Amino acid sequence: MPNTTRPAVTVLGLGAMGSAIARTFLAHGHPTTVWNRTASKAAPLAEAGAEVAPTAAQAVAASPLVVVCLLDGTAVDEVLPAVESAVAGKVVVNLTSGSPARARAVEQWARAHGAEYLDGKIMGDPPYVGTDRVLFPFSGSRSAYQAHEQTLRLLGTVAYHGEDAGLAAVEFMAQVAVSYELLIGFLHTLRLVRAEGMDVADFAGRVAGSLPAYPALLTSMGEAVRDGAYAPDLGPLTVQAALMDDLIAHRESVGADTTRMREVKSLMDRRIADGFGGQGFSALFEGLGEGLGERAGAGRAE
Ligand code: FVH
Repeated sequence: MPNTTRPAVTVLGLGAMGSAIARTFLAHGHPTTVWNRTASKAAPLAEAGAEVAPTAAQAVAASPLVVVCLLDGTAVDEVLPAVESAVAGKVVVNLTSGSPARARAVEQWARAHGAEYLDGKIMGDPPYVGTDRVLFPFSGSRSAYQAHEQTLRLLGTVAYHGEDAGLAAVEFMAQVAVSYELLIGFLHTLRLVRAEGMDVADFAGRVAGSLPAYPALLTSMGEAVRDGAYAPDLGPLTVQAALMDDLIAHRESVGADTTRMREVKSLMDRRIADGFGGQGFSALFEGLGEGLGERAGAGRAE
């Protein structure tokens, strides 16, 4: 039975993720209206107590908070024109995956039609929606976030990244990129370990055991980059650089990839040549992406 003291919510899109989201709102007593392009997918939600709207525009009209969770930006572009007449005065929360540029474009669309906009990204799997195992970065209208934070918290662990609607997508893409960059390096290293006849699973276990050192290191590296003040983390570059030729030669001797190690060596050599050999690993940031544009306020805490 919906609890009428809780704000009504509409969910557009009942794929695996949209359905999990709608179920979570229902489970917490929010009157929930749903719409899906393929109407049959709404039947289980109707059984769980949702109102099923025959059109997307009618679904939007039913609630002050409208959550959009479709396959991709193309699907969003197809659905939004159909709800233009109904969105004025609503808060649209778009959880569909996509780029920062797309998020900013949808925000423009929402503003142009009198709605407030929050962009959100989903980091986790549908079965865990409603638990703290799913992370939801949000960005866009601060007042909309504050007004609906309590409802959005029901979905998982939430974080607000600022008024620029693109920042949730930036957070999502950067988090995914960190994983891929770390893990491909890890896999290359497993090649080396196996080539030397060591048990890769045992080695992986020992690496996992060293992870508790990383939170403090990553946090201090972020601060060093933000402040441009590079203490000798991992030791002075002059000392670290002395190891690089051996690391590269060892990799070459077993046929393991040396691309990233050569990049590290070249960055260290340049930084030392520029007179900063006493700084630490974080200082290599200064040699990366020279000429990259930066958005206003980049690097500063929200
Ligand atoms: N599922 C997951 O594990 C990941 C976790 C991380 C975040 N993603 C993103 O969440 C968005 C939705 O993903 P999903 O898992 O719900 O995806 P599907 O189950 O494939 O459902 C897709 C829904 O989108 C509707 N749809 C597709 N194209 C259109 C269109 N042109 N017009 C209207 N609706 C459209 C589709 O409708 P139908 O095919 O049932 O008619 C589904 O409702 C996504 O951005 C993930 O990257 C999930």
